[in-house]
Amino acid sequence: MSLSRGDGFVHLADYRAPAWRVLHAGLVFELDPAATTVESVLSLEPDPARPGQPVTLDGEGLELLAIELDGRALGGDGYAYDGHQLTILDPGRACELRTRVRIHPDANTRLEGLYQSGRLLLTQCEAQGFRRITFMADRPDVMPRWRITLRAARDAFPVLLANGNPVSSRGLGDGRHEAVWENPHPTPAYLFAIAAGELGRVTKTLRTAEGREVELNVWAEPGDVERCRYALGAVDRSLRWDERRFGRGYDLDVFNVVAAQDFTMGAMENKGLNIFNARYILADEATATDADFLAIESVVAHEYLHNWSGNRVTLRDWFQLSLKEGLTVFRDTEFSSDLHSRALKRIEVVRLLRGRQFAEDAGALAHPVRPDRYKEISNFYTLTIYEKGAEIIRVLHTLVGEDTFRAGMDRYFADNDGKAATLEDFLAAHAAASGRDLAQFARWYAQAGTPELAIRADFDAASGDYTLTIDQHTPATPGQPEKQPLLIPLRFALYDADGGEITTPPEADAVVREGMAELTAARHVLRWRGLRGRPLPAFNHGFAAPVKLQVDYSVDELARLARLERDAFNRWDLLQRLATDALLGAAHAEAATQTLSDVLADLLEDTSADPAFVAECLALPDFDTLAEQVDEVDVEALVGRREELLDRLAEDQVERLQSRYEALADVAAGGLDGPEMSARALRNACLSWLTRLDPQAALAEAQFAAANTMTARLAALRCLLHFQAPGAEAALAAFQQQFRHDPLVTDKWIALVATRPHPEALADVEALMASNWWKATNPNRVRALLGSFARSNPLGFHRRDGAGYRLVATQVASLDAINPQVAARLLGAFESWRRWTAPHRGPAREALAALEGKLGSPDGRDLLERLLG
Ligand code: 0A1
Ligand code: ZN
Repeated sequence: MSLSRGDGFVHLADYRAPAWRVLHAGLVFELDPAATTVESVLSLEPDPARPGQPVTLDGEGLELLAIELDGRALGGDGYAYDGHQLTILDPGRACELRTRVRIHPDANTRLEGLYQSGRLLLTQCEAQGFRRITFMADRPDVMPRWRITLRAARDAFPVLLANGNPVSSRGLGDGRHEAVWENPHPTPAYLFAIAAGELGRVTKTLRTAEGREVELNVWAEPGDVERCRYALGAVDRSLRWDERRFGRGYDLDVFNVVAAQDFTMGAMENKGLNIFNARYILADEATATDADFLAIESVVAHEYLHNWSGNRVTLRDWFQLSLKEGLTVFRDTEFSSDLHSRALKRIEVVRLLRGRQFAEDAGALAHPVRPDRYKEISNFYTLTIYEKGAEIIRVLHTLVGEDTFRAGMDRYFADNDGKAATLEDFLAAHAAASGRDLAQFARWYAQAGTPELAIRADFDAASGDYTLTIDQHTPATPGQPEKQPLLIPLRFALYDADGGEITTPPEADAVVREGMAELTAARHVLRWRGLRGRPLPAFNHGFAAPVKLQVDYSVDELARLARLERDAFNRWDLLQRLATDALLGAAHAEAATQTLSDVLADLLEDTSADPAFVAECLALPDFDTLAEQVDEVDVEALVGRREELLDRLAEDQVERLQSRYEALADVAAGGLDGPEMSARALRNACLSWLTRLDPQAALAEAQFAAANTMTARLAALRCLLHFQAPGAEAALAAFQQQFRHDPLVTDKWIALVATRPHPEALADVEALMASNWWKATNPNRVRALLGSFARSNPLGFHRRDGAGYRLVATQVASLDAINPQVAARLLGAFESWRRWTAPHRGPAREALAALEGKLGSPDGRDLLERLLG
């Protein structure tokens, strides 16, 4: 795709199929951190429909050593290379292009292409990193088959891994050795991977449902191998689950996973060779929290599941990104829901949506799930593409039901296997399987912004007529002033005075079935006739529609609902609503607080409820979720009110908190079974509430001293640090010392320091940046310190004097020269700046304006332009 309009954007409408295809890629790497040479032989074939086109290949900053076409060296008049693109005059026939280039992994701080992490050599190619390794049509609709030869010094690089199946290995006689890999599946360059170095592994062999024997390996630097066992189990569970739930098998003889300490994103689904940020692989109870274990399992599943949704069926172009990402998030979420608590998983996802994705969809960086233009594709790996994309798939699932959804998926995989697909292909498969017209549904992909449903209820006591008027509206977003109505499945229930459900279907101008209305227009009216009394309505069970609801409830109604709703998610949701009313100044704020306290009391006394669920109910809506619901964000006021409410609730519940804390001690002591993790979740929630009432933080100190899991230890340390307990410094010093050689655990205490809820946390962040703990080249460290500060420390980041903004903006400028993607993500913390109150808005604008002209990368410049635009 070229920037043909000269406006700096790549446009979806400009898509053209490639004039040349690459049928086969044979690569030989002479690996060396300082200077690696890559010899490449590409079999090229012209598209007969488009004769006369030159061969154009991407190649970013490559040192070209040799170039031959069909065995003949090309002279300067036979090709042109401008540092970005290699052009060869139309050879007029299928041909073979041989090139040799030199690259420098040890100087690659962007961590894109081939780079060094510790003593390992690794690749990251999505989205457009392959072109930094050698020449290629670096676009997902070009899918060669691959043969990859790796050569390196045996002592420094004893293990040599690449995509596909191992073919052969041999010594080369001079202290070097060679391994050959073959990937028989047509695979785009963004899924290319190699990993080389001193790696150890845990391994297991299994037989797939189709009878293929597969070796599963999880690799890490030798000292970390024992901490790979949990991830290996997660690979196994993912493989089995995809067989069962989607009928998808694994298609190579080996599946390799490698953990790397330096990795920009979470992990990468390269064909047969997933490469991971070590934080999503390495775990044992002494160094990883329960949340880490669950995150590891879900990221491992995500990458594994990409083997079908992304690799076997790949993308035609990057505009289709959510076709693999939204779908794979949907699939990994189902995996976690099937294996653990569905309600808890839903709560986790909805928190992320409401807290972060809704803000993205309402801020300066809002974009459709399928954008129609972009400047820098790296900036589109967003919550909208991933999480909203997954919600849209969930909407489809809700509309058609599991069986029809599965039939649509089978069809999608069958029709598109080995191909580069579009969202239209996906929708066509589901339309065929369900017999539905999905044209209006497709608007979910085209329109940015979170839809809002305003629901008004009217009851005529004389006639018993009850009407629900439902208005749908999606706010304007950058570049999209007008929106069309979406197809929204709205679940509803009506309860009568005795708490029974009214099952009579309403008269409606929408399709209504089994408690669900399919909203398609800007307004719908549902009408029930002759009811005996005013019913109590409930909506959007399970958050089946990713929308904002405006429904007026009295506190009594909310209290009744909180007791009526059987489903755990819905009960949690009602408590969130009560807390929001208490916090955001509803007329009945005090009554809402009291009701919330009463319901929490019942919950804390209910020993039959899952303790982890009770813990979720104790966790009030976070700052981001609240900020998203007000027109103008007054940071200090919002944080202050939230703290006050927590103090008040903690005082109300103190005895119950103490008794649950004590009673759960034994179960919480260790182990990774559900009840054990649940017990720790509730204990730690209780600990936090109790610590806010005790300036000495005695309980937290005791828990810190006695802890034998990282979950307990870290929760105690957080309480000590965040409530500024007298023992905080000593505990922090002990923790630092104990784990000083473990970068992942070090990131944990650094994040706690960076999120201390106090404006003075800024000084601590600055001190850490001046210390040996700071490593600007390590994305995890940058995220732990600056990412946590900017995203999760409202009082620090939003200091009135603007020092928080200045610190982050200044760091964005220097990180931009090191790793543009890390810098751009950090800059995203300003996405909502226009909604901050004036005393914050001014300094935020100044900090952003000061960045103009200081960002060298397209990533940073694109983001800054949109933030200020
Ligand atoms: N596809 C990977 C994540 C990923 C995305 C972008 C990257 O570079 C721009 C790297 C990795 C996943 O979804 O897990
Ligand atoms: Zn993904």
